[in-house]
Amino acid sequence: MFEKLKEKLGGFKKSLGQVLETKEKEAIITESTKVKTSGIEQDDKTEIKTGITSVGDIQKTAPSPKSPEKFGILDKLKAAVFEQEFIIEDNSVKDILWELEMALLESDVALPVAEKIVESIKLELVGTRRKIGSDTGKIVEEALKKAILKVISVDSFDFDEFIKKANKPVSIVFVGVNGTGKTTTVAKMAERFKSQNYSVVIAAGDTFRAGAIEQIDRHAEALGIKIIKHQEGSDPAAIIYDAIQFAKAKHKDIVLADTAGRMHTNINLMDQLRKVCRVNNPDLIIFVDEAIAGNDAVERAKLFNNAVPFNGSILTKADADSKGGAAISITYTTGKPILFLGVGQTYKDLIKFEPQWLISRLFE
Ligand SMILES: Nc1nc2c(ncn2[C@@H]2O[C@H](COP(=O)(O)OP(=O)(O)OP(=O)(O)O)[C@@H](O)[C@H]2O)c(=O)[nH]1
Ligand SMILES: [Mg+2]
Repeated sequence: MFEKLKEKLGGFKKSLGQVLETKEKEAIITESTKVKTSGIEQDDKTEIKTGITSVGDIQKTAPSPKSPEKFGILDKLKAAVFEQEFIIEDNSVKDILWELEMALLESDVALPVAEKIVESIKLELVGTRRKIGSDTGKIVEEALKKAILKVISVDSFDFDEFIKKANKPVSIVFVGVNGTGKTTTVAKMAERFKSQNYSVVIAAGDTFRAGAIEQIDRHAEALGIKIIKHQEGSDPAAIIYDAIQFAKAKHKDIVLADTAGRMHTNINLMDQLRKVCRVNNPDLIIFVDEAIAGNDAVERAKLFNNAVPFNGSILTKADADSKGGAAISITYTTGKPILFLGVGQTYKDLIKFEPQWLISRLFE
């Protein structure tokens, strides 16, 4: 899972680490040579006129905050010689950050997200002082982890806590484009809820695709779960309504509603989905897409979220996704958390998504 992305981040970590090490060595050599020869460059003459006439004075001068680009030789000299530190400058890391942005885009990370990651790393590193001899690989890894964590985290929403505290029955509608794994995910979620001792009802809300009712019926049977179904072509809003009424009457805890796959661009089908959600006002709407769709999944998520604002997403087929672009981008783009990842075709192949888990996975 996410091997290619992991490889690319590892490559970036190594290259930037090397750049920083080279700059560190240069800092010591260049600046100490300048002390010896007093060869202060033109740009820095103004600083000397302000009263600093000897190396001893440099130590006494209070450092004033400067923008990353404006480090004078005196700053660098002071850092390198007296404090055993070096300053990371914008031009030292520019090329390598550009390469990182390209690598992220190749991994299907959405453009604004790639830009955000690069920007965060730049803010984290450029203009900062680093102790000479410190572990550069670690510095880069920490900056990278922080930047990615920032884009994959959103206001905390604990799915299990929400379910525990919510009034029962809790109704959840699953939406998404064709073939992404909605029906399989409904079955996986049913199995997960069952193992947590919740009573579950499934609503066979895909009345559109031939064979869809039989498909979910088979899952319900295999899992021993009650299913509410009507015939093909009937109104999905009515089926989900019936399932909720049934759950209320029988004191069931959870209603899981499947819906037909639909293209985000199909106005009629998106209107139907709006109706399904308006009529039933579900407690949660979950957008299901496949991780392997990368940027396409992110674009579709935006349009689904506009039509039926959802609470979170589930990315399926993460087991087959080496790029990781959707997993990195979807939260930042929609503002909604990833709740679970589908990682295979059996009922147990569903894992709760935690941003920290992804970070450890990418840097293990
Ligand atoms: N490898 C892998 N395959 C998955 C995963 N989730 C679903 N699938 C497979 O993806 C295919 C489509 O799954 P469905 O659940 O039928 O997808 P759907 O979104 O309900 O499809 P429509 O109802 O036609 O829109 C099936 O062959 C599933 O076994 C997953 O996490 N990993
Ligand atoms: Mg389906």
